[in-house]
Amino acid sequence: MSTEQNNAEYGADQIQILEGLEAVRKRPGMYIGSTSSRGLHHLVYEIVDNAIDEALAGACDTIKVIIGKDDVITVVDNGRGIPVGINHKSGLPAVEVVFTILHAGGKFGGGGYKVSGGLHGVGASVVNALSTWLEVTIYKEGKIYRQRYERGKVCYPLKVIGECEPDRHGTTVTFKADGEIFEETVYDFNVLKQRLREMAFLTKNVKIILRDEREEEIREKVFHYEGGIREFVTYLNKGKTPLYPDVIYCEGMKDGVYVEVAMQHNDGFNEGVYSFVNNITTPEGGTHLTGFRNALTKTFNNYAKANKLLKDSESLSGEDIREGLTAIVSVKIGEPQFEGQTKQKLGNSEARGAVDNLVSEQLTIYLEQHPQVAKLVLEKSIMAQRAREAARKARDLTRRKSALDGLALPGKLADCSDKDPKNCEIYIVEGDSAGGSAKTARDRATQAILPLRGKILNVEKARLDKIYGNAEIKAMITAFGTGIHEDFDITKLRYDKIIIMTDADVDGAHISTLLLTFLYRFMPDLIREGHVYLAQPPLYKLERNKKVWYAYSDEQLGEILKEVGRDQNNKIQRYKGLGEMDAEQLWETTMDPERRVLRRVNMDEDSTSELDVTFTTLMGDQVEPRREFIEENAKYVKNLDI
Ligand code: TSJ
Repeated sequence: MSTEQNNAEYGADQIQILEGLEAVRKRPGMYIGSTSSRGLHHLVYEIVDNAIDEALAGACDTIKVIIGKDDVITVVDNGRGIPVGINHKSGLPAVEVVFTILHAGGKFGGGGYKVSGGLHGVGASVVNALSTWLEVTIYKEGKIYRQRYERGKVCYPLKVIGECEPDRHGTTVTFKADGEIFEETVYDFNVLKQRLREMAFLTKNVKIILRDEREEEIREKVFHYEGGIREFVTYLNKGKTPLYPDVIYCEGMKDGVYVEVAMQHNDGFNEGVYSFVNNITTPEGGTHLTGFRNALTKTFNNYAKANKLLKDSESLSGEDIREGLTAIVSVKIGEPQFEGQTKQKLGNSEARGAVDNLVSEQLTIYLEQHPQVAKLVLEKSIMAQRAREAARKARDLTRRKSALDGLALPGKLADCSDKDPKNCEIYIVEGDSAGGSAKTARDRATQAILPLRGKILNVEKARLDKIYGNAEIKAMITAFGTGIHEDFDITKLRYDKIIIMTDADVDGAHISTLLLTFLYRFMPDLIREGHVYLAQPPLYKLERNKKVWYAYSDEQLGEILKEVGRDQNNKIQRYKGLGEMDAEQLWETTMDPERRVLRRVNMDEDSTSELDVTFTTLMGDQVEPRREFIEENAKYVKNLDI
């Protein structure tokens, strides 16, 4: 082949590469899900996933993630270093292929380069395309290699920039997310912390270090779990009371699927089963989760019948057996197929059988050897079954009642007159007196008020029958119109915004958290789809020469004072509760859509397990973890978003 021809081919490849990465920049959402904060954080996970693959290959044990000044991310591993040899097909060094060719996969140079299965299985080239600049440094065989890219384009061919000790090896990637692409380029330490902790649990023996160097005061977290998902379960049950001391563990390989399951019941009522494929969360479950559930239901029922704890004619439902269950189901598959609208559901049918067989086999043996554990779980399940039966009756009753009385809205609800949900909002207000002011203050056409009296039930500590029997909860369910449980239908939601309005003090924060816990556990779609808000009443009122200002934070009060001057003409009032405001003030400061401040509640869907820990820690019965959580987070909590 002549040199000329070679160049011509190289040119054609280059054009293809640029077109590929241009496509990523044109439609970033197709490759990373979104260009919101969530997509931004995905860039980091995507790069870290590659280092995790190296750890899974047994070639790396430490991964460091640094958030640098100006939100530049650096990921360092001590693996073999991305191969630098020329890939025959493209004539480029393998590392350049990794960063510039979309969906790079297959075999390159000496070793194979496997594309890591991020949320959309996209790999490092997508991160490169969406970064203003990215640099990769490879330590390998005594040399240090480097290449730099800007918005995906190669700045210079891979070069040797120096020498290193012959036994040093590893890969370092540094990048700056592109502000032209992302709505937001500031990373949230806590969001990264949670997902990286999860990754460390899922990859035993890898040490992941997260370091934030943006502020004077450097923060660092180290995650290293020798027990892997067993420790994950212990962590999730922290702050709860385990029903038995063991974490039950099943592991093995079947039909090309590597299966790992860890589980332990606690004495609570929530199910916390989290599933993963190749270390990626599958919030919508899929075949692996179905396999696990089948195995669990079947094995416990078989055991119960064989040991005369249930009659042959009786059986326990899966839901009853999973009451209070915390479990991790983790599978590793060569070619995962993701299904569903958000591609978060595992489709591979071999995973169902693999998990089902493996768990059935190993759990059967475990229960035979630990009859005490079996008995405790079965007793709890039978109680759950009774409670569920009672709850169903209560629900059927309300269902029948609402069929008779039309909508049967709660008596305390002051509804709005507009019947188009798009225009409507409902304020959930603590206490009758604040509820009274809110009713006077509101815009009757579009704003409904539901006052709640007394302490809201803590749904973390109650069984279904009690929850459905609770008057305040019943009032919310009927007012929202969506139904609940298997009846839940978000299209029936009667208000576009559900606004929680409580006092700006500790009690108010507690009530907000109780309400959010209820919504998160029973109607998570309302939060997911952005319908839930927290109202923000002002903390201060400043009066000066008949003019009035409101401040929603101490900083804001400072700013106002700076503007108007600090002297004895100022009259400053510190609001302790909504009750101190008259209706007009409440309208002006907290309810008028033109002037109010609302905070939308959102949740980090990339680590839902962590969200459960937060709620348990805040609402569970053990004091010590709660105190730790508050101390650890007090400094950093800017708002109460969950
Ligand atoms: F995604 C990425 F490219 F940006 C990236 C890759 C980022 C980071 C932080 C690390 C890595 C990475 C890749 N670390 N280690 C590796 N290893 C390989 O690519 C590798 C090395 C040697 C061999 C071999 O067969 O000799 C094979 C592979 C896949």
